[in-house]
Amino acid sequence: MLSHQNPDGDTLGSMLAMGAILKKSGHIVDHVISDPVPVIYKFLPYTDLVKIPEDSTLQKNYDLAFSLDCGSLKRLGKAKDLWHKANTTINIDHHISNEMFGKINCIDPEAVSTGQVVYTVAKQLKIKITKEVATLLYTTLLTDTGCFSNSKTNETALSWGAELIKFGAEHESIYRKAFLERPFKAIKIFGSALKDCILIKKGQVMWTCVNKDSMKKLNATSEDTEDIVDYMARTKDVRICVFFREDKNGTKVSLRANDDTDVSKIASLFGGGGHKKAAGINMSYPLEKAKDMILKKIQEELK
Ligand SMILES: [Mn+2]
Repeated sequence: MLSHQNPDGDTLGSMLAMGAILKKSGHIVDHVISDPVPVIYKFLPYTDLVKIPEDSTLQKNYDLAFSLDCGSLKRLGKAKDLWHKANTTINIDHHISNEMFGKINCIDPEAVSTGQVVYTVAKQLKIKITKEVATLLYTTLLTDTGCFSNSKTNETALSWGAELIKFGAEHESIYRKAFLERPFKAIKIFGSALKDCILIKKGQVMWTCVNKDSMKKLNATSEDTEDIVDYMARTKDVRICVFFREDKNGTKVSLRANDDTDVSKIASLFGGGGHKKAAGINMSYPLEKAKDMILKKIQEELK
């Protein structure tokens, strides 16, 4: 079972659920991700089974490799080798842009999350949904609907959620653990970033940054700064939000659009990528230089 790099709740929940389902039908399963499981998801069942591609207990090659929630093979990161060495490959996803890189491709762009595709497979195999699997799949649903807030929150999403609750998923505790609870240092770094927010371009663009020193002082990691830009995007009348984080290789830039501006286009000009409303760039420039380049480009785009 393979997830994408920098795993989110959908890739993680769907791969662990698929693994549990296959184990129920007697298969031997390994789970591999090229990055560690984020701390906020450690409460999920079976995360202790996740291995890194370098793990010495992995087999040389497998009969089957599953890719969950990856639009392209590149997204598997270092786990790609295991994919190439498998006898058969199965690509399970819901991204409309999926590159169909599996021998078997099970892609449903209508599905709320990749977890919902896994749920359909489980139903077809007549496998009982345990409380653990319901918890994993409910996490995929919350992740991809932005906790029932984005445009994917439709009748299908809500009635599937109701079914998962019937199978034992606990909304309050999953929501709190994965989406609300943060370590103290994350709350502090959040505060420092928000207090420094600046509006430019007549209030249409908002930006802020966090430098290496303040990260170090709080002992904060990249994971602790992940949702700062989404919080910034709550600001009324702001069109684009930019968050800069200084790191050891340069500057990490996160972009969000509240209107029809395609921030993935801006990101791609600097070697980054993402979606229309949410994109990111890893720049090799120092913080000040990266800030100048990106903010200048955005202001040109809004002319
Ligand atoms: Mn997804």
